[in-house]
Amino acid sequence: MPTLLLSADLHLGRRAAAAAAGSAAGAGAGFGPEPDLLRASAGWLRLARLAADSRAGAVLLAGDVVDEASGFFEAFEALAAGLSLLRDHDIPVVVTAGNHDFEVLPALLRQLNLPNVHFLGEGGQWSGITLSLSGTEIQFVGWSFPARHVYDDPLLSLPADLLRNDIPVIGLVHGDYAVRESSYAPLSPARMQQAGVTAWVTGHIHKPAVLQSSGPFIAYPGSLQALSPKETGPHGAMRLTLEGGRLTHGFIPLSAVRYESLPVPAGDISTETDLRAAVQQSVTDFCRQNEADLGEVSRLVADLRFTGTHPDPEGLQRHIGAVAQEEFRSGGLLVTLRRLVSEARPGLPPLETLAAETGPAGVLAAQLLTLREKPESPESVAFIRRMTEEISAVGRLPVFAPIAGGLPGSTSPETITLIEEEMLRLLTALLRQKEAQHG
Ligand SMILES: [Mn+2]
Repeated sequence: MPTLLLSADLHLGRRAAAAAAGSAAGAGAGFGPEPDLLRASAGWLRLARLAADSRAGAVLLAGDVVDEASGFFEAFEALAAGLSLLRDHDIPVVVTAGNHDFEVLPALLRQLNLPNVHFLGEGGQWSGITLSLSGTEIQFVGWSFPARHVYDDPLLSLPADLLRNDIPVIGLVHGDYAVRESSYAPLSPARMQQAGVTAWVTGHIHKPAVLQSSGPFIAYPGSLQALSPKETGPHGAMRLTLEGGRLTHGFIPLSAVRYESLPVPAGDISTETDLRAAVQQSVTDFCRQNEADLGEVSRLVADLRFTGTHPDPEGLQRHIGAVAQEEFRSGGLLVTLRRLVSEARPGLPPLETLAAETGPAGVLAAQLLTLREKPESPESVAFIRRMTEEISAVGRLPVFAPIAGGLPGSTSPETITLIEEEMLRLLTALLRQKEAQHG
């Protein structure tokens, strides 16, 4: 029962981006003493070592293995090291090219000229090879990008007589799954389902996804190493095991860097130290919740969103400015705070304070306080009845007739919540007006 390791979108030659675009820290100074870890090539070497150590049946790479022709030298060095390690362990590698490496990948592989490496589909012509992996025969078929742009579904040119029907067939193709019109090889799910292939390994989309787990298996392994702040979540390779007629699959986190957007409750932050403590807590919570898929991650590049309400949004903004771009270590990770954004809304002063004031805001606050603390009191009951009557009257207007049936019942908890929310909204508006009048 051979286990195959699936990967795509390695983009050898690229390096994971860290801090905010254009910032001095992002230029490299902020990266500390471990820059090589963040290179795409480091991820590839981790995959090759894993394949060797775990005695994988084969390694499959579905395109965009190399970032661009400018990555030639770095890719050559990394591919030479990784592929020859796999050769030394008798592990075959099946490769196709994507829109980024349609030109450079075949040239590199020709130059490396390794017997365990099988490049399929050169020039947009489907080709196949049958390999015997620990006693199991598997046919691999593949298609490679012939140019930067391809507008037709590559499966339209898949020759029916290429595929064997007596052994499992695994297809490699780089393209845009379920996108009807694309300049990057649109892939029709129906054609992939009906092709007679046991499993499809695709590339192009950097977010790992199992599109269907059987009939056939179709997956984007995703970029091996997360490469930009847009690539949140776990990144790595996939594992596909063939046992008799059954397929099982799994995900192996191999990326050294993890990008995330984390929420931080803003409510209790009144000093810079509070803010750092809240950030630390949010990072710790994230690590605890994601322990299982952190894998090789040693860098966390975090965007932080300060959420909820805050009594002094401007003060909060000042504290955020002071902490932006800081780096710290937490639980074995080096954490970079990339972008900090306040989404906090201005909070209300305590209702008790407001209720003591005269004027409409005071009356409203007192009423809301009574409603919350004594919902059963005759005063509250009368108030709820009056509000429901008003709402029902509105509901009876012809214009609301189509949705009138959806209005909550008179004293249901939903009605009370609705009334409370409306009162809070009104109170906030009243206080803003008052502020504006006072200049
Ligand atoms: Mn691509």
